[in-house]
Amino acid sequence: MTSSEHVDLEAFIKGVERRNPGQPEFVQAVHEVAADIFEFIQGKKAYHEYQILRRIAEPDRIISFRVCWEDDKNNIRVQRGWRVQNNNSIGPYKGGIRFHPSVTESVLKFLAFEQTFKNSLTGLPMGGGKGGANFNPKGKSDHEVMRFCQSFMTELYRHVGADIDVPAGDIGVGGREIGYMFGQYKRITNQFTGVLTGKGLEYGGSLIRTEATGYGAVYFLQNMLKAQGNDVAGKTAVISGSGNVATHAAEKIVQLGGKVLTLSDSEGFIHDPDGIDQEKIDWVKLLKTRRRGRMSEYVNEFKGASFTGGGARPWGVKADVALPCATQNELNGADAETLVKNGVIAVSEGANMPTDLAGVKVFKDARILYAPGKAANAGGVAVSGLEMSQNSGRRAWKEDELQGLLLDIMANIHASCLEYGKTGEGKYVDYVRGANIAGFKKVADAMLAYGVV
Ligand code: NDP
Ligand code: 2IT
Repeated sequence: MTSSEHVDLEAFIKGVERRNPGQPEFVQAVHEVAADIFEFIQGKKAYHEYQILRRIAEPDRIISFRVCWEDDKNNIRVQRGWRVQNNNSIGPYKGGIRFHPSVTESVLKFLAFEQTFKNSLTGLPMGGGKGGANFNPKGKSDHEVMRFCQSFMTELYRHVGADIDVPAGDIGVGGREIGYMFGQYKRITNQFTGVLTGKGLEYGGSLIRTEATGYGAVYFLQNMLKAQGNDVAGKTAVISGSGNVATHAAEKIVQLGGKVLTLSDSEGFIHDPDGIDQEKIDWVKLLKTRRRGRMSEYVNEFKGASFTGGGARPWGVKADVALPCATQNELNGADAETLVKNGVIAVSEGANMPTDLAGVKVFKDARILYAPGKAANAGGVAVSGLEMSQNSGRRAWKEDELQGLLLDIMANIHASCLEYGKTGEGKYVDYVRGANIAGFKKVADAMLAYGVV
């Protein structure tokens, strides 16, 4: 990069910081993308003149609203809900809903920004959005969760629609919550449409949507390893999280002949040197979805495993590959150094922005295979896109068709990353750059076609 490009980039980031005070996650996400895009658009005058990146980094709109609900003890509770509609240049806004006490406007803006690039990478016609609330589903009864979801949708319904904005699940939002929200949407509007994805199979959901994010992250890992003549079979894996993405990533690693050593939750991680096999994964799935339990309970059930508490993360456990599948900034520069020192050869991000900027630099400098979330975890939203197609066509595709499409989509995203991420340094591919540029280009070209709108 020349010094004048450097000045432009710095001025751009400073402007993003100035316009978005107190929003560190959003600034971080834009920062991570901007360096690659600035390099790519050098000499491409239209992208500058039409201020494309500046416009993608300014959401189309942000809707913020009050969500009141009544708990089981008849207390009136008040939460804040949002929907960030970032960009609909290539399709209706699309992206998950997160219920977690850590949700802020900054978090949802970063997620909606990332989603815009991710959805573009899938090759399907979907724009970028994200929503959520600072609601903590932990410890709430089913009826409390139901009342919250109904209240949330009572406001959200006027802003979404099958051709407008199609939410789905994310942290704290799974099949149960989607069911309650879809039921309320249908009740208010009297319409049965594909307004949400991740629905139950009985009412318009798609096969393999539940598995798609975790499976897709492992398919992406497999593509990276195969490009170097390597394979998942025989590899040890450290995985963080124990929710939808983590348990399905673990399942696919096991199916492909790898050995999973760790899983975690917000209280700490378990290390099982014997390997977390399918039976143990099934137990964790039930623990987290039905019993709403904690990972610390694992060691009472499976001897030989240990639990490390205090919110510890699993990155100190030596393994060949790592899959961060819990949340943003769960893997910092020091963690990345530990993984590299312990010989990790590949990292595939199931979560969104799990590695902080210092960690990304460590992985890039070490020249390991490093797939950012916007590429590696795109399988989930891709199958959401396929759910939208099935809903529009009023039909349900077979499991093997959907499995084939997911495999193809992940292979195509990998190929796009190779196309734009080649570095001229032997075999080294900068997957971050590849994903950023490939995701940007399609959205940018659509925006150019529309003029200044
Ligand atoms: P779940 O709610 O099913 O599981 C989340 C897991 O992460 C839980 O184990 C949870 O632990 C842990 N976790 C959440 N917040 C924190 C935190 N602040 N610190 C430590 N651990 C935490 O969510 P998903 O599996 O669906 O989502 C995981 C990640 O994957 C998120 O980054 C999400 O954005 C991303 N993602 C999800 C997709 C999907 O289809 N669901 C698609 C693409 C990306 P605990 O139980 O203690 O809260
Ligand atoms: O981050 C994500 O891609 C998701 N939470 C899934 C979004 C979706 O619309 O399926």
